[in-house]
Amino acid sequence: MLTKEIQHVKEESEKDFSSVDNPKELEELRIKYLGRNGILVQLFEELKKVPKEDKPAVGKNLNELRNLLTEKYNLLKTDLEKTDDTSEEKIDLTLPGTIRTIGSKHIIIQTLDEIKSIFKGMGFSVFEGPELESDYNNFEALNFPPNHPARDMQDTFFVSEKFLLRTHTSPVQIRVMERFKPPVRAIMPGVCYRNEAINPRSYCVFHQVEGLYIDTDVTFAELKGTLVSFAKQFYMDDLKYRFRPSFFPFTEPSAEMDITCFICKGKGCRICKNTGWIEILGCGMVDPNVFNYVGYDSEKYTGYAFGMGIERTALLKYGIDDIRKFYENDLRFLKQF
Ligand code: 2U9
Repeated sequence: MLTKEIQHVKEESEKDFSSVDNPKELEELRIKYLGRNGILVQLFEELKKVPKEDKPAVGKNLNELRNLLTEKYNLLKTDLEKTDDTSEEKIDLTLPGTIRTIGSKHIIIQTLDEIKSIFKGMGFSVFEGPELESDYNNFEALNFPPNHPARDMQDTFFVSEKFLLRTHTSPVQIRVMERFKPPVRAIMPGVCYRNEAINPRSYCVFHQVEGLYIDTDVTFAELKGTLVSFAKQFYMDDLKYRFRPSFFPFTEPSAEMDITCFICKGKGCRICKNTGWIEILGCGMVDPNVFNYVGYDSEKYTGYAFGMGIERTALLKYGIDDIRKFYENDLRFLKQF
């Protein structure tokens, strides 16, 4: 009798367990078959009434049924836990995704990139050098006299008697000239430091791009042609320009280049202080003394050089009124570019 019932329970449980598809149903089956008052417990109760000689065989059957049911239950339980949508790893696919902002280039770096790409297009290579420099590379080899005001602690951040934070990128030109023979056609972008009072027009940290072209027979006309082409590409195609005489220790003759004010188109406004002109860079023919410092033959070679401050360039191009805004890291300002 009991053997038949065991067989019947086995068949019924097979059907029951095969149709389970959620934890609630599985729990109901556990109670039905393996619970404290479940079918298995009742069958073990009945085993007590089985004649002594049949007990070992029926008991074995019953044990097998218990093992089978326990195994089925455990297997289904782990299976359902994997797909259980009440488990901790639930994902609500209807929720909006997390927006991950990736940031963007600072406006100074964007301006530098634009300037670099224009000069690269005209055959210039790009060189960089260290921000901590020797007094020799930053001043002496550039023909600064020993008592020049820029060499004063008031103007330059010295870290020792002989070393300083470079005040311009010109020492990179010295390094390049010491390493390569002419022709040299390169620009040198980078960070510079000056011990200046901080105000809307000047800051102690700033960026520069300087350029250099040295070969036999390089003339001031080539300097003009290259810089006018740069200005037309960077500012606007339809511009007037003028070169005013100036002075730098490392160039002779030296000049500053002005272009028509692109805000008022030359009529006069706040940006150009009503002159109609905007100064965009300094330039000149490399002083023969500089050639002597780096071992170039100053009888054989000539060259031109130029330099521009990137903050000033970006201030002008984007009509920004205060240089300090570049360094405050206020996202409301930075996100505009
Ligand atoms: C060597 C020889 C010549 C680089 C030059 C300037 C003119 C210039 C200023 C622009 C604004 C610096 O950022 S600023 O304050 N620079 O006007 N720079 S010629 O001449 C060189 C450099 C290196 C060996």
